[in-house]
Amino acid sequence: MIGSLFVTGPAGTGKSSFCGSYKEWLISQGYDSAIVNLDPGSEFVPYEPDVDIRDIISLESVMSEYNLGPNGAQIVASDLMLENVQAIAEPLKELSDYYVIFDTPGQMELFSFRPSSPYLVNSLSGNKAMIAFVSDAVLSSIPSGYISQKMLYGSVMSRFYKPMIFVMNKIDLITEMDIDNIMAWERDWEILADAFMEEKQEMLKDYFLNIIEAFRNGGINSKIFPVSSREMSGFEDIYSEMSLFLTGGTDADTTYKDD
Ligand SMILES: Nc1nc2c(ncn2[C@@H]2O[C@H](COP(=O)(O)OP(=O)(O)OP(=O)(O)O)[C@@H](O)[C@H]2O)c(=O)[nH]1
Ligand SMILES: [Mg+2]
Repeated sequence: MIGSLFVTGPAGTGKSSFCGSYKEWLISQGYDSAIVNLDPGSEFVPYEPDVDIRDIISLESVMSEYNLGPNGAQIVASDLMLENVQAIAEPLKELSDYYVIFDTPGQMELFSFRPSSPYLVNSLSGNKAMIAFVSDAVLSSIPSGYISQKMLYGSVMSRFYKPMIFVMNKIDLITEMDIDNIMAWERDWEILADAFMEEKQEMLKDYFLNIIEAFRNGGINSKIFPVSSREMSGFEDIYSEMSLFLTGGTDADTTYKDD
């Protein structure tokens, strides 16, 4: 593969839709692209997977073999992915000129917080892997929602040590002004702190202001990529970021950029 993008984020933010639309966009631009579905629990995915973990690990079999309910089985299935890494990797050997997009489980903790996942990412893609954290634009359009997404982003960052991008999906559901506000919050922590004060979260004010300060001191900046998977917009910038990273540019490692 040329490079890969592992797509994670909270439930329902549009990870699978993003995977499907980004693949479609890449192909429309003349780039070969494939999707690997790494969500053994998905009943439906809005794309045709090129490699599907459901063909390798069956949640029903895990439930009966280990005598588990659906949640316990999802955890075991996530860890079993590492044991089955050869079966996932084998068909990818054919795809040397492809961009490979990995869709991950709906409940992000099954991928982002399992100890096996960083090994899985390294085994499948090594130093060609980037992580996309997909957030919901509607949630991110109020300061406290935005900060909570950033905290999750920071948690994922601390698990993988890979270049990461913050994808703000579903921008078709918010206004241009909302998008401008979010970009301003990311650019300037003072604006975010002011916006947060206006949100009248009096009880949590000190808590959030300290978090903002911690982000600033820790240099946890994230380049935001506003997209609409529904309207297929915003993908050029993601592709540019991937290219920059894969060709040795430093800007892809936006996570650790200073102010
Ligand atoms: N308006 C709008 N809706 C979207 C967009 N992307 C996804 N959706 C909708 O959001 C819902 C969830 O989409 P999925 O792609 O299944 O999200 P997911 O994060 O993969 O969900 P889980 O894997 O179940 O956590 C669906 O109803 C999608 O149609 C978008 O860009 N705009
Ligand atoms: Mg999904």
